[in-house]
Amino acid sequence: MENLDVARTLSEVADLLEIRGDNPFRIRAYRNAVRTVESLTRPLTQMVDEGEDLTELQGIGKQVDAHIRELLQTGQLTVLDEIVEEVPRTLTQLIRLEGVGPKKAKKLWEELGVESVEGLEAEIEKGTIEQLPGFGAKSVEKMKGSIEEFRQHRSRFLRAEAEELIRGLLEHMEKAPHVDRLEVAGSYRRRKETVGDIDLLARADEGGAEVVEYFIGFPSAVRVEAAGDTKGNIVLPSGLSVDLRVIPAASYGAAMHYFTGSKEHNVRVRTMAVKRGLRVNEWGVFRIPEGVDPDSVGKTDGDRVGGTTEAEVFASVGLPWIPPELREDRGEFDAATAGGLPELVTLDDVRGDLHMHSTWSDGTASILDMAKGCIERGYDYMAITDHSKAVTVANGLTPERVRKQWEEVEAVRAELGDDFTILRGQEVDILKDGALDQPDDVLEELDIVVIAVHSFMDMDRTTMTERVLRGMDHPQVDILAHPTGRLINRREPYPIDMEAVLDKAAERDIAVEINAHPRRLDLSDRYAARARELGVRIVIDSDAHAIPGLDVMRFGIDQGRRAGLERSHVLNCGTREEVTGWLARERS
Ligand code: DGT
Ligand code: CA
Ligand code: CA
Repeated sequence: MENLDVARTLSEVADLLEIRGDNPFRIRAYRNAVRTVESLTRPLTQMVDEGEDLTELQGIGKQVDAHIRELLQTGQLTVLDEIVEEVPRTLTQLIRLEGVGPKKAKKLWEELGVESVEGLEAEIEKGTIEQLPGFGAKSVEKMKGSIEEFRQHRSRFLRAEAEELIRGLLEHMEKAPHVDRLEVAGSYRRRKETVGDIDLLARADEGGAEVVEYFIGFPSAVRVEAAGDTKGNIVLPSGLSVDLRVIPAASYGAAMHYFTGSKEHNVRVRTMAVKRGLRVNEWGVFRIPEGVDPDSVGKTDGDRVGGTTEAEVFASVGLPWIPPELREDRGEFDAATAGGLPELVTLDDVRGDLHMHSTWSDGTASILDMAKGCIERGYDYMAITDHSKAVTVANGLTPERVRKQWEEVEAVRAELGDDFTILRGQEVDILKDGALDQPDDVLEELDIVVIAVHSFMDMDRTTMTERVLRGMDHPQVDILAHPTGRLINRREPYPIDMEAVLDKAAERDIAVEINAHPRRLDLSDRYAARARELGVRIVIDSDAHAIPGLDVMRFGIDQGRRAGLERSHVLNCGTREEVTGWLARERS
């Protein structure tokens, strides 16, 4: 079991206890443990093997320690089995729905016998929900909407999560017989924000069946769905499904291309090939003799003209190698034929991070520690951007506290010297009416002003758009953070006219953010591409609330690459001078 599997199981226990109406302290203990396990940098299996005392970790007591050990050893958890005797496990689906907390889930279950999303849907149909005290027609409408979202999302994993969930499997496969190369293809390689499953390719010229045998023998697999001479499929404890294909070296490039996708991209490549009398498939590129119907011959018939490398596949249709992030049939073919594939931004290009929190609001590290974290990551500058006072749950800063914070910034600057720049920033709330949550004198004195929506997200599209546009009209604004407010698989974007927002950003030279947090990745790849087309400056920020949080930057970079961004499009790939120069820009 990976750490994330352990965290998910403990979180399920907490959810079920909460639905049951258990002791809040007990519930909190599980939630704290989840947070700790999620933030560990080493695998629990290794820590336990090395005899470490887990109870020394914050939030892990004797009982949770025992649970973790049981999970790691057996893949089971007795306490969970016991709770499930009493509370249906499927009830945890309900609390993922908007407007249904543990209390409401309990009520639906006890009063109407609802145990799952399907059950809830049936009751909505019957019109019984509205009769329950505490559930109005409006909340039923909300539920309906979020049931649909639930359907769309439930089978997809954040790529960042998937990365963790397959770590142990990849280690296992490193030792597979006959295999001299191992790579993940599919949406994972295209760096999509979520993945439906994992497509693993192993290069081996012989012993395919043995490779598959070894693969399905992965100890943590909970199910084997397929096992053949060249193909296998297993399901991991998280429910993540993994396809394996064993490929001979001569076909490896063709298979990488085929299984990387996307389907839409592949279709275009195959069509281009047909026009040249070629056939491209997962086995290679083949010349079909004139007068022969390609559908009448076998997949590897005809003269092989390539397929060992991906570059050969692309070259066969007259294209340069196209980075996987761009393979969505969203303009990459036109760009490639015109010789204009972008030189995509990389993590090494990043020189600073302009959105992060400290203990002054809801972060867990001091300004000094965050600065040191940035320096360790090779950055030249950062902005500290704690919340403003409207975000009370995050201990947002009043004007008085902002000024106090500046004293600390001054002290940290003095301590760290001139090689590193700390900008005095703030993530200022865009209030319900579009006003900003700090007085003008504070906004004027800040080095950098990041604005964002954190409340009243259920406005209609027109009102929300007007609100954000009004916020952007304030003369001090530099960055619009997480512009759509979405949380992937949890909360849809609020309705907003992004075209109008991006136009405004272009007009006022405001940078729009790709928030790099794997749950946000907001802007999406499509909106970020649109921003690029409109000439809007883009900033890629971690929004870190702790030092390790700075490392999510790479997911933001991946998103930027999918949007076709080059270094020059990204504000925080600029030098300190460029950024401070831009911050001092003249605006009407
Ligand atoms: P996912 O798993 O939903 O996140 O998305 P993908 O892109 O990884 O899709 P998946 O796992 O179904 O298939 C992996 C790749 O294999 C896909 O991107 C393209 C290729 N592929 C699979 N099935 C087909 C097909 O029927 N036609 C074509 N042209 N390509 C296919
Ligand atoms: Ca896939
Ligand atoms: Ca697949």
